[in-house]
Amino acid sequence: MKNELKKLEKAALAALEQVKSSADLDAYHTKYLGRKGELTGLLRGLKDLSPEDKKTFGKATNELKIELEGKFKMKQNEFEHAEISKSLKDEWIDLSAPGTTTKRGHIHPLYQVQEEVERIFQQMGFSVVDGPEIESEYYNFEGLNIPADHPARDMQDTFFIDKKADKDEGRLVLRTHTSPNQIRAMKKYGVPLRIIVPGRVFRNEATDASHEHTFDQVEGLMIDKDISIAHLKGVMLEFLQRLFKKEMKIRFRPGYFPFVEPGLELDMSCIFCDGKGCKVCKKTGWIEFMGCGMTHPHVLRAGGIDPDEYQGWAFGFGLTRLVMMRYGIDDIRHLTSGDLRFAEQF
Ligand code: FA5
Repeated sequence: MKNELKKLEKAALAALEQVKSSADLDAYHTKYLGRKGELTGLLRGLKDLSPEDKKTFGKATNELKIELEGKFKMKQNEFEHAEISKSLKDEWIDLSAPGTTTKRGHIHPLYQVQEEVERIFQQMGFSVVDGPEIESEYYNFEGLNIPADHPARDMQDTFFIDKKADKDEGRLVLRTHTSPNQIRAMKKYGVPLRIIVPGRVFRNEATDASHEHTFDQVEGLMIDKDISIAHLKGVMLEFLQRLFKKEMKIRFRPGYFPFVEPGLELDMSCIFCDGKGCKVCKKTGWIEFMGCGMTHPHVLRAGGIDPDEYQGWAFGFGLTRLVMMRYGIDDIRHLTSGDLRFAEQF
């Protein structure tokens, strides 16, 4: 037995020296240390020995097992390290090489300004609401005190859709302004009411540098008891000063919109020359900003509100024109051109 152990030790150590690859190492393990390997064979043979020999050779065989397994592990580690350093070499990364940059998009200038407008009105207690772009003739016109045969219909050239609206609301149209939401909001939320409605509107117009067929407006509506034009003046002055971050002036002129009475146009002091007179304001010191006025009693009634108890005002301004003014954009068509050379400037 002693000889056999010596022989096995010698042979196993010599064989381990010859191992050159992980495949060799696996074969080596099977031959000497595996379940049917030579060392396991010797261990199994111990049971036939006398108790005394069992003790002596049992210990020696176990020591040999520990020695061979230890050397096997060391060899195995050597191979693993070699493999890792090889793969590190293959996957070498040049940390000084310039990275690949991903292009990030950003919010379109129109909606950057819209978000700002919404934030300012929200700070003043207004809610932001939404309405459909495809409207009924009733909400776009009749409900707003513009009957079918009224010449005021010609103020807004309309895209009609070849389909009737629900109920008795006439044809479907692409809304020509955000004003239909005055009635929708009154019906939906009741009074008191303080809302703005930003949104896209459509008119059958020939386009030029300042006119588009598709543009954005912001509607505003405030209804409560004892509401007057003084509130409109206060809200709009505060809004414009917060938006342009400077002291400004506003003025009212008479204006005509069938859904307000009295109807007004609001001008603001020219933001380019602060009212001194320049090319933009055509030396007047004023820039036309929006239509507005006290909500007509017919419109309040259409919204289910009693005009003897409640009053209010409404306004509507062109968000697209405001954006043009804000950034000095000289042609409205750039905004919807989809031209990245334009959009990337904001
Ligand atoms: C209206 O649309 C009214 N609904 C506004 C209103 C609301 C008055 C509430 C009173 C009470 P108007 O047609 O003037 O009004 O349009 C409002 C704004 O939209 C204009 O001041 C202008 O800034 C913008 N606008 C009108 N037509 C165009 C167009 N073709 N392209 C770009 N902006 C336009």
